[in-house]
Amino acid sequence: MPEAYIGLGSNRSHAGRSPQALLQAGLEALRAEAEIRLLASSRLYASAPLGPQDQPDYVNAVAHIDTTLAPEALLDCLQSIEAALGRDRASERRWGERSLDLDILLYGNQQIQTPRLTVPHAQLSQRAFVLYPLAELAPDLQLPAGSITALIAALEQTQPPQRLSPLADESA
Ligand code: ROI
Repeated sequence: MPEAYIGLGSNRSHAGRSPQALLQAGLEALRAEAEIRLLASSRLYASAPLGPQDQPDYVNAVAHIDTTLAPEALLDCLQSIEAALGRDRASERRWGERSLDLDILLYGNQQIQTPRLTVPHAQLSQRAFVLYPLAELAPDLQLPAGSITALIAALEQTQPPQRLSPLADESA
C-alpha cells in the first residue's frame, strides 16, 4: 500500500476545540477512515506563524499513513475532514488563521504536479514546522531535494531561525 506523510496545522479554535484539540481530532479522523491506516504521528509542536505575524502561533504535527486512496482521492478525503472540523476556506485571508489544515507532504516517492496537488509539498524544505516533525517519524528519509537531515541543516542556517518547540505531553 502506498505510504504518505500528512502535515497538520491549526491556529484557530472551532466549536470549543483549541488548535491542539483540533489536531488531535484530525488524527482521530484519519484513524477512523476505512481507506487510511494511521501508522504513526509526531509530537505536537508550537510554531511561530509563517506569513502575517498578527495571528496566533500554530500547532503543527506530521502523520505517517498508508492508504488505498490515490493522491487526489486522498486530498478529497483530507479536505472533507478539514471541513468537518470547521475549515471554511471562503472566510480565510491568504496565509491567515485556520482551524485545521491537512496537507499531503509526500505520497510514496511520487512527484505529482496537477492543478490541485503538488507533491512533494512545494514549501516542504523551507518549513521547520514540517521538517522537524517529519524527521521524528522518518530520520533517514530521502527527498528529491536531498536527505531530511541535509534539509534541516540548510534550514538551520536561516536567520532569524523559525521558532518551533514541542508541546508538553498532556497524556503523560
Ligand atoms: N505557519 C505555521 N507556523 N504553521 C502552519 O501550519 C502554517 N500554515 C500556513 C501558513 C499561513 C503558511 N503559516 C503557517 O498555511
